[in-house]
Amino acid sequence: MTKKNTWMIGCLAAALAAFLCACGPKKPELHIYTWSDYMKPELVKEFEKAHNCKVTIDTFDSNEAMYAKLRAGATGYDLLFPSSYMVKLLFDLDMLLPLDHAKLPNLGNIDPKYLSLAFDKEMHHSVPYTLTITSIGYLGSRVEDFKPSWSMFDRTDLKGRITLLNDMRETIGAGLKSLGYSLNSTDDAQLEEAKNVVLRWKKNIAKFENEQYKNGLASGEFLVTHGYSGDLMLVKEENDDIQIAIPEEGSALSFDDMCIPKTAPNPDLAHEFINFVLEPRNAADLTEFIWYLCPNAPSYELLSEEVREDPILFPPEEVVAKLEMIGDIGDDIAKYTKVWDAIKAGE
Ligand code: N2P
Repeated sequence: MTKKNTWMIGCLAAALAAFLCACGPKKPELHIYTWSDYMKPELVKEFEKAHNCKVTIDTFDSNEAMYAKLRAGATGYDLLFPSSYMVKLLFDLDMLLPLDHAKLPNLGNIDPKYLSLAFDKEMHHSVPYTLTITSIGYLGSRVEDFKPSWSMFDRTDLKGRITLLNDMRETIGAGLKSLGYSLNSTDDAQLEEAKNVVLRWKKNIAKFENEQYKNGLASGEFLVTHGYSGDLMLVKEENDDIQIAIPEEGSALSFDDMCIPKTAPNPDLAHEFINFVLEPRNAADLTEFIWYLCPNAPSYELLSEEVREDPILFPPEEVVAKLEMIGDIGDDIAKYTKVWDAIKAGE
């Protein structure tokens, strides 16, 4: 071998050694698909450190958007956070992995009071993450004669300064509730009536909106918004004129659950993450950060007194009695899709 060749081989070996050192073995990755403003970044960092992994979070703004993406073939996700009725749909389509309870020693922390309301009471393929009470947010000093009622969406003096959720089950459900019907109704005549209510509201609102309403309410662009409880509480931190009310005709209660798709590249790490969220300290941290109650019984005593007394996070029994779980309506979901399409297309 010539001197030049020996020198070149030496250089190549050194470059290869440097490359291997810099990259090291690839870190395991956890891909989460969830709602926005739904995780505490510090907790994610803690998890990454403890498991020497990288967590990537993608967000959706409605169950239907998440579903459409998965059905279109998105397969890289390890952990999903849909609402229970959507979990049921994914389960029925055989898209979810049964959970391995041996890897989830913290499962017993789930509050039995809320677990009794869940669809998947055995936590066979999903674990409750949070509880949402769909509410009305409004600016206390700017809205005269506020009434905790769906009729606020008919107030023509607020025309153009109101938003409704861009969420089929929630908004048709609100129309049904305003008429005194179940928000899970599958009765054609009732759905027709609800459609007409929402079409009437549509004339009065600025838009159907699931994300921007938060900042819009905080900035005063919107005066009354249909919203998810925690999102409204989150923006209340920015503007304490924001008030939150639960309509007296009744409203929706829903769980968002953690579940693992069958196509998950890293189901073990997904189990680790679920178990991490179920640590009482982490669940309490999440409740106080995202403002949705994590139904984790031993976490409650770790919450501040103010949070424990909050009527939206811990609603009194008479309020809970007026709430209705967004249920699984099986194939009748097609009726809602049809009504929703008509609402979106209608004047
Ligand atoms: C989080 C919205 C989740 C609530 N930003 C819907 N269940």
